[in-house]
Amino acid sequence: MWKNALLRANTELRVYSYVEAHPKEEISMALIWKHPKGTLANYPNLKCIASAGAGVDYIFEDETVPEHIPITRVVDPFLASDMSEHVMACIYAELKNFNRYKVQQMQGLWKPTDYRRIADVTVGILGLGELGALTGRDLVQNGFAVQGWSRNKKSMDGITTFDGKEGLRDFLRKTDFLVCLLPLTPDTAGILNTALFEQLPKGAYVINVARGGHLVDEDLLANLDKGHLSGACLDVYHQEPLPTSHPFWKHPKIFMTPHYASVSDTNSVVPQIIRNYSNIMEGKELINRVSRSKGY
Ligand code: NDP
Ligand code: OXD
Repeated sequence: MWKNALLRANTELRVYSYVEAHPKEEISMALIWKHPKGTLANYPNLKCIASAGAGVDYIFEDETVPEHIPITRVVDPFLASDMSEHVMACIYAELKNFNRYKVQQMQGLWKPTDYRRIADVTVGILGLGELGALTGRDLVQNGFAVQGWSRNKKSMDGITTFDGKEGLRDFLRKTDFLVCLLPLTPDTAGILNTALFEQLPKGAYVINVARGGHLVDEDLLANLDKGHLSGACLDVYHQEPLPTSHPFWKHPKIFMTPHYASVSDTNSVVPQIIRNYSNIMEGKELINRVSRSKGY
């Protein structure tokens, strides 16, 4: 798919799929997604590792990836708007009790339940980067009260912003819908845990569309089962596909999607890959470069 899209955009490129025989010394750029660990180690002329998605945690998890090679990631308007639409769908479904009604439908149960309005809730977004910022703006346009949390201080029209460890407590205090759109790094791993959930108002709803590693699964289950959290919408998991024995599958308060909230659109993304290839060839700065020190 990526190979064809790259060649459609530039017929002069020499592109090899990883599974084809290829001369390793000829490769100057690797476009990857969840590669088997160790496979990037023996390319003597590699000058850029391009993630085919926004996240790069899987690259940092591979200790054999040479440290001197720059890493880039996808920044794309469709990736951001698809995520925003997914998050909004999760919030509307919960406001209108769709998740509860689906369970009741399977039981043949007719049980009208009070719904909430947009004006009744505040959405809090962890991570105000490419995806979190657009999601926040779209929610504001739809009339939601929105708060956002990031590492560095930010000012964004219509969004109440918080930053750093000190800002997190105040951010959580008023968040009824918590959306995780953080990158997975040593600082953010396991952030969705009981200590954090307990700072949310009773009945808060959790949406994790970032990475499974952000969530402590047992803590989510415990807080759903004791009623502190009202439900969760999950797109990402520690292990994907999620093993069928995992308790999330059958939990009535968990709505699952299979890591498909937002997917790189090859035709939209290919131009930035080709631009970076030209940048390498011309010795120019790469676009969408990841900071190795920050891990995102
Ligand atoms: P960005 O790098 O653009 O934004 C990351 C945001 O998180 C920034 O606002 C950053 O703060 C904030 N952040 C990072 N570390 C911390 C921290 N320790 N404390 C507080 N804030 C922090 O990422 P994207 O928006 O492009 O993507 C976010 C993630 O979404 C990806 O890493 C990926 O895991 C996930 N994703 C999931 C998809 C899916 O289908 N489920 C699809 C695409 C992406 P600051 O701005 O101050 O640096
Ligand atoms: C991404 C993803 O990081 O799809 O782009 O998860």
